[in-house]
Amino acid sequence: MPDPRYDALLFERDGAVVTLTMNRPERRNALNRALEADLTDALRRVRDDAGVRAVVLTGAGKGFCAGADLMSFGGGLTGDVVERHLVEVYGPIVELLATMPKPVLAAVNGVAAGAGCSFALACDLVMMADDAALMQAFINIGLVPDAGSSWFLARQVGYYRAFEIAAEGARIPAERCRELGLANRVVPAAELLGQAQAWAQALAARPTFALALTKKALHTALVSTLGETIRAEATLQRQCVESEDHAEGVAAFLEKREAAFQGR
Ligand code: LHQ
Repeated sequence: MPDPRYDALLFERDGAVVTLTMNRPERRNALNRALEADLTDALRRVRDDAGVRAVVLTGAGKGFCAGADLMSFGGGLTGDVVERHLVEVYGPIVELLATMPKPVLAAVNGVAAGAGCSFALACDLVMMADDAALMQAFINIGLVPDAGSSWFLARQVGYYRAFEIAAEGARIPAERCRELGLANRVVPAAELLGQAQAWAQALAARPTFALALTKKALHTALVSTLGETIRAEATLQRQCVESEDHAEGVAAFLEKREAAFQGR
């Protein structure tokens, strides 16, 4: 059922899993003010709700997200406006996705282009429909990768391949994305949402607190030395070892039963 709070986003909850569907299908879910605001609000909501333990991000209709809405710019686009928008609007969305204290799974239907591609890459897991594609569309209109795309792309595939992808701006088909390490799984298009939600449900039953700290550990590792990472892991483990889910995991192991993690 549509959430009355949102004009351009569907917010659907099933137990501990929330599915956020960008909902401007006639524009391939291109980002206008309404979608940006809805997405920011919804991501803050799911971040702050401990009952939500996994999130699926997808798009309505034939595309995931076509990036910035090129029609809503009109004539009024200046460098100042764009720079501020990237820092104040797209940046927070990307950081909300990347730092969300629970797994976020992108279910990429159709094309994820420009900032839409950045949003997919900011998620923890990427599942793609077999007819979907990622596209660094920026260069096709004379722009550089933004909304974190340079960061994610260079780390994920290395400089040479990142440059090729960014310079060519072509659609990268799902199977090639999987080969490049830009997607975890490729599934038949008709099964995409069901499989993504099933995966999210399975993740939602895992120890959410430790998953949140696993994200922190891996993000730290990407920008740190081995020594710094070992120290960061120790600090995070100190928190995990005192968590309810750690106690439950150990008890379940010793009692030879399935653990019932509560996410705390
Ligand atoms: C669109 C869009 C779109 C509006 C399809 N806007 N209507 C940049 C600058 C400044 C500030 C901040 O940040 C950025 C960051 C960026 O994201 S730059 C990159 C912007 N995005 C693009 O350049 C992608 C442009 N779109 C495409 O290349 C294609 O439309 C894709 C590959 C996404 C989809 O192709 P198809 O599936 O073949 O669909 P289509 O092209 O036929 O589009 C369907 C409709 O959606 C069409 O409208 P129409 O009225 O003709 O049916 C398009 O005009 C509209 N649409 N993308 N970004």
